[in-house]
Amino acid sequence: MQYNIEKIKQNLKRKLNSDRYEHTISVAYIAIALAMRYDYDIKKAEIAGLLHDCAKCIPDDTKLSKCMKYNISISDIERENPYLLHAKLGAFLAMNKYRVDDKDIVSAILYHTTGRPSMSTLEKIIYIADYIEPNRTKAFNLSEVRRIAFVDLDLTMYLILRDTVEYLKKNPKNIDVMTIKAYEYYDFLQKEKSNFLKNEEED
Ligand code: DGI
Ligand code: FE
Ligand code: FE
Repeated sequence: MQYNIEKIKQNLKRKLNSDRYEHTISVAYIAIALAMRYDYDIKKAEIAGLLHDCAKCIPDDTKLSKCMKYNISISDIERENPYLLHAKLGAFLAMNKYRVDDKDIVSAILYHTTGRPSMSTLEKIIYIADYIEPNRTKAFNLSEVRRIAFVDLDLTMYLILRDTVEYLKKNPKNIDVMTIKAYEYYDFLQKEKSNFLKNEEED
């Protein structure tokens, strides 16, 4: 599919506040850089990066009403924390408003906030680009995560999910089950890898 990048950017500029627009452009560029590193389609990475937060600046009550209107399911945690819905609503808008018919791009938008077990390459690229883009300053271990992002995607997922779950534990009832499942999956994967390496050494 051919995408009109300039038109998408113009639309996002109207729909997002200026900080969110800057963040969006940065995520798209970091996603392109990661796609280059991991031999992934750079156009798909760019489109997913541009659209990942397309629903972010919709007011929370409108997010809830739009989800109801479009039959998008709302969990109890999403009802309590409606900002989480920008991922589901963003994936819906990518398909129906921006006419993205590529399932990889849509699911990268859908899972960009919580992650999920066994993520695709594009899902990991967008999740990671969102966390490490240069305007981000608040997360712990950012310089380490930024370096590892260009070394090992699965290890980076583990590091980000570990720190995110740690941060969210301040308010455990607001943690989405998908975030926990994603963390448990990447934690397990890291342990499997280190056990494998240990056994190799002993052989
Ligand atoms: O939209 P962005 O700010 O660019 O980034 P994002 O969509 O990854 O959202 C980041 C925020 O989402 C961050 O503060 C952590 C939070 N988050 C991630 N998983 C969960 C979560 N918040 C809640 N309440 N529950 C989760 O499971
Ligand atoms: Fe987001
Ligand atoms: Fe974002």
